Parts: sequence; C-alpha cells; structure tokens
Amino acid sequence: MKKLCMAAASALLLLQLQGQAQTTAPAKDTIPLVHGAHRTGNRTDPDMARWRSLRLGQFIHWGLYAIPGGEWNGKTYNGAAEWIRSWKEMPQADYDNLYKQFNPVNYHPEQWAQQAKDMGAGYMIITTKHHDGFCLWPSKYTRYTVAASPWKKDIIGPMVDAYNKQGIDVYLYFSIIDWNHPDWRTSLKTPADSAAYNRFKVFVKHQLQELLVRYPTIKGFWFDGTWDNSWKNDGAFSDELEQYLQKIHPGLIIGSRLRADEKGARHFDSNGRLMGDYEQGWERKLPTQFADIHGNDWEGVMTIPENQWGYCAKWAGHIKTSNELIEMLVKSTSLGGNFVINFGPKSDGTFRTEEVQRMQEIGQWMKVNGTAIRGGTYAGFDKQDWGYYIRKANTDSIFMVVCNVPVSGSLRVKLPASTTLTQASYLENPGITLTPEMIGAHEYFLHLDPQKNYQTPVVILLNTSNSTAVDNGRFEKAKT
Ligand code: 2OX
Repeated sequence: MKKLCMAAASALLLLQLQGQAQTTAPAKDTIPLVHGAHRTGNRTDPDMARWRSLRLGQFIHWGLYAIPGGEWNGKTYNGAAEWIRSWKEMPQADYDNLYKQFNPVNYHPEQWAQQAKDMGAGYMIITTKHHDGFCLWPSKYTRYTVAASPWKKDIIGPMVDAYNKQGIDVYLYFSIIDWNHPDWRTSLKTPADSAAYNRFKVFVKHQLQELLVRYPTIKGFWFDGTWDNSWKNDGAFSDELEQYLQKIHPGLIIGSRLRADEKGARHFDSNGRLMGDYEQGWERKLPTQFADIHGNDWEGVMTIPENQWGYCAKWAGHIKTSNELIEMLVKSTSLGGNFVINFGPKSDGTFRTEEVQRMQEIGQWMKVNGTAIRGGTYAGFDKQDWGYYIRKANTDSIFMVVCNVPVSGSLRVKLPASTTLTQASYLENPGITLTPEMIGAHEYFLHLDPQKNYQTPVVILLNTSNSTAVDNGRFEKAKT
C-alpha cells in the first residue's frame, strides 16, 4: 500500500514538473458517443504549449454598441451595454441603423497593440462579430459590415497586423447568436425554422472560412452564444465545424464553448469529458482550487466592472482595481490557467482613462514580475494564506506571489515532504536574499522587512530541490 502511494505520488510529481497536470477522465465512458470528446488530456503540440505559457490576455469588445454606450434617449440601460439592442427602451430599428454612425476616426491599432504589449499581454481576443451581427471585417456574406459604415475600411486586418508586430497572438471572437441574420433562430419549432437554421449554419461556416483565409496568422477562435437549443441540439454540426476549421488551419485553438455532443451536453460531453482545447466556461468567475479544473487547460475572462463588456459610459457598482486584477491573474496562473482582461473601447477608437490606467499599472507590475506569470503553472504545493505559489513549468523554481502580507511580516513556507528549500530571494532584486528560518521539517519562515509597505504583490523566488531526506526527528510533534 505504502509503495503504491509512493508510486502514485512520484507519478503525480512528475506530471506537475512537466507542467501538465493529470486529467481525471472517468474510469470508463458509459455512454457511446460519436460527437463527444476526441482526446483525453490536454493538447501537447507547440501551438497549445505557447497558448498555455502566455497566461495574460487582452479581450476587446468593440462594435456598434459602443455608440450608445449603455444609454438611449437620456435613459440608462442596467444590463450589459453590448446587449442594449434587447432593451425595451431601444427601438431595434434605431440600433440597426447605428452602423451609419460607425466612424472611429481615432482608431490607431498600433497604439492599441503597444498598450497591450506594455500591459504584458501575450495574446488578444477581438470581437469580429457580436450578437448584433455587425461584422468588423468586410464580409462578403452579409451587407451588415464595416464596409457599409462611414469608416468603410476593415477593422480586423490592421489590428491583427499591429498586434502580431508586437509579438501578440490574435484570437477571433465570433458569436453564433446573430440578431441581424433572418435565418438565425434560438429554437426550431417548424420545418421552416429548420430550413432557415440550416442556411444559417452554412453562413456561419462561410464566414469562419473567410476569416481564416483573410487572417491566416490568427491562433484560434473564441466562440460565444452557443447555448440556444438550435445550436446545442446539433452536436454533429459543431463537431464537424470544429474539425473542418482545424483541418484548414492546423494548430487552431478552439475552447469548449463551441461544442455540444449529440445529446446536447455542452463543454463536457455526456461522459464528463472536456470537448475542445481548453475549458472555456470561466466567465467573470475563477476556480478556487486546483481540484476544480480536473487537470484541464482553462481560461478565465474578466470584466473590470461587474458585467460590462462593450463600452458603457456610466460604470456602476464595484470597479476592480489593478491590484485585484493582478491577484486574479496570479491566482489563475497558480491554478494552471490563462487570465484575460476585457476592455471596451469608445466608438471613436479611444480607451477610457480607467482602462488605460489599469493597463499601465498591470504593465508596471508585469515588467518586474512577468517572469513569474509567463510559463508559470500550478506548483503542487499546499496554498498558504499570504498568496499563491507558481512553478516555472518544468523546473524546480517556485515563485511566491505575496498578496497578503501578515502583520508579523513572517511568511510560512510549507513544502512537500520531498522538497528542500535551497535559496530565497526577491524577484525584483535577486541580490537580496532572504534567510529561511526552519520551523519544522520542510517548513520555514521567511521574514519580510516589517518597515516596508508593499503597494503591489511582492514576488519571492524559491530555489528548491527534490530530496529524499526524511524527517530527522528534530521537530517533535505534539502528543495529543
Ligand atoms: C447571460 C445571460 C443570459 C443570456 C446571455 C448571457 N450572456 C451573454 N452573458 N454573457 C454574454 C456574452 N459573453 C461575454 C463574453 C460577452 O460577450 C457577453 O455579451
């Protein structure tokens, strides 16, 4: 039994060191499926390894909804600004004519890309088409595009080029919900509905193929609006579409939101196995512990205010600070996932000051500490109250990201029994080492300067080594 445990523990450790946690697939599939998951465990190819290493992403919601910005006729919409077309106070005809005002004269994609780079983003996701159906590229399959606006020009192409020039990978957001298309349906009640939706699916496939041909450097699609019965009751189509896209663009990354299986199960198939390349259900929420993500690659997307994606002139409620966002990024990295922060530019192509400030503040932190984020993953250590452990994937380097400095200044470092601490230093200033005080077998205190008032999370680099040394009995346990 003991031997078995040891074997299991070392197998687990090996997987952690490889930066790829074990996927807990069910022991056996009980439901036969043709359109379920096609892979067990995470993708291991270089494209996916790159996605996994980038960790911080920038989401951009930009479209016609930026023009009203959550307000119409002097009234304020309480919902998400990009949903204003569905508000009773907003006449749909008025919304559907907004494209005649789309003219972002201050749109400078090079500046967008520069500020994303300065924030430390490794990838970005842009809304090519949100639920309203308006296309930011001149699609030849509909007239409802930028080509019909006063701006006339493609928005997406120059954006892809500008971000790529900064070394930032681009992903295209694409909504399956399309309020503009006459054949789009939420459910199929009549043969006419079915015929219409079949035409709509062909339209979707054409648009996606068009995007891949126009923007061949993109790394993936970010699908949304796939929860309606019309879509989820055709698992075969989502499966075949995914395979079609990945065939014409090898390496393409597609999250779990696209897919349903033939029984209508979404994200996870009816046997509980993840479909797509990573778990895409973490929207405005994050897992709390490693067990929550079952070893799967995952990504969390987060708004700065409570629930606003597109530009909303009047932000209400709690607005996340850069320190809160940094902590979420750190937490996501520590749980082996990516963290994507959303921005909603104004209709003229500029960003509101609150967003610019957060990009800059996160960037200042990333400039010093980004090496703990990029290539970081789950450490395999018990979480401690001061913050989060992050392992540099495939190494013995562990970062302690201290988000909560205790009033004592003493940080408890509790390592697994197989691990020994060899050195501790500040990431910001590697010349300054911290002398660990041993307080137990594989357990230490690191004492921070009690005078120092940290304004942002401080990162400590631990060099560790695997050791088979056993407890020498120096630290006696209490008899109870
Ligand atoms: C929520 C409740 C009911 C119906 C739809 C939603 N919904 C849609 N929530 N979020 C969305 C879209 N996904 C985000 C990534 C944004 O694009 C948002 O508009």
